[in-house]
Amino acid sequence: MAFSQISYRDTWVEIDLSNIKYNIRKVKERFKQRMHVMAVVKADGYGHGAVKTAEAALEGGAEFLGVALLEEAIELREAGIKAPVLVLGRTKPEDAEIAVQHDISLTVFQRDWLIKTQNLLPAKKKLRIHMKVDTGMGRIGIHTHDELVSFLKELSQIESIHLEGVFTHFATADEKDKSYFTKQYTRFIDMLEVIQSQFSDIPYIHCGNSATGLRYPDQCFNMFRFGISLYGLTPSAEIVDELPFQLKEAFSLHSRLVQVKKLSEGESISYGATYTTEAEEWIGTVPIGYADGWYRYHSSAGGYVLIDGDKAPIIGRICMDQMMIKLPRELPVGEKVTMIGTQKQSSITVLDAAQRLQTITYEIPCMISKRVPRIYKNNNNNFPSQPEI
Ligand code: PMH
Repeated sequence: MAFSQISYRDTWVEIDLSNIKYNIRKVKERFKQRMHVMAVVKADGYGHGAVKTAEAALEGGAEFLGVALLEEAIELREAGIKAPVLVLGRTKPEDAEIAVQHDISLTVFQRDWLIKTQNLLPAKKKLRIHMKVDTGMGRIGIHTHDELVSFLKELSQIESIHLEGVFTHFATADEKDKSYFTKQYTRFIDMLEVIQSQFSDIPYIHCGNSATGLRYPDQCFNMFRFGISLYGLTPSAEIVDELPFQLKEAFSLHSRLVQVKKLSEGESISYGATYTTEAEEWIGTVPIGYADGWYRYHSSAGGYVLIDGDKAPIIGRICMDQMMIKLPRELPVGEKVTMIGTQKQSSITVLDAAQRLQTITYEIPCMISKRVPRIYKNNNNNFPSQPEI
């Protein structure tokens, strides 16, 4: 699952781990209460690389890690990470034993699951679970009062399962309008009351994602799940003006020119010959394409890149492995091209790229494929064996 360290190509993602640590430290300052931060590093750390991100997050003050799948949790363990890990999705009863072996906590919300799993667990060691309640996301979780009561009754009779946490997930914490959030929050409080009447000392109660932690720190109980903004990205465009501090983006995407040529007026570029020069133009070829997750729509949506601090439009159709840009002037082969990131005074943010594709920040780093190596920086010191940037 990890990104390959060996790369012969001139296209790379740069991850600034010191920004990840900064975002965690800053968000922790928001809470008056004792707050445990769960760094959400599922989907390979939202495309940033799960292990490196997790290590940075733990250094920055996170205490828990959240992933979607059991295999993602095992990857962290195999990398030597000892911190508590919660699998946020459903794990099959027959795989619960593997979770116990690796000391991984599981999300549980079905009474039948408890019944099946209790017979499959190894003797002596307990399985730690977080109960998930569905307060309005409509995805996974205990939904009705009756389900809740029967789940709790079953759970109270099982010795080998320890209730480590209770949680829910908000559907609209990143929207200006707080009404649906409040509805979910109130429902969570009601369900918690029932749960805590039977289990009085549950170590972790959590409901907040990044948007909740940033906007409503008093509504996060004693743990919150920090995902998108751990990476310095806004949960949505509409709350950018409400963020309590300037997040620092960890992700940037770069390449280098592999060919530079002067075309005369009336010459065309790329598949479909959709772009034709209107005068003499300097054209550069950049080795990134849609197989890297750099989608064709970046071109049709009027996308541009940065080169030598200037904007350069993407012209013609983006190919599988390459694309062409219109250069502001003659520039040398090897010149750095920035698709996402900063050059001199100019920046293209992940949010800019997301809005160009009419999507959310979350999708952008996730969609840049494994073919693009991730290069890690920490306080501007590169780790060994990395190309010069
Ligand atoms: N907790 C759960 C259960 C999640 O699914 C997510 C994100 C987070 C916490 C972190 O949220 P944040 O990144 O907004 O901070 N899950 C997803 C998802 O399923 N699709 O997009 C984000």
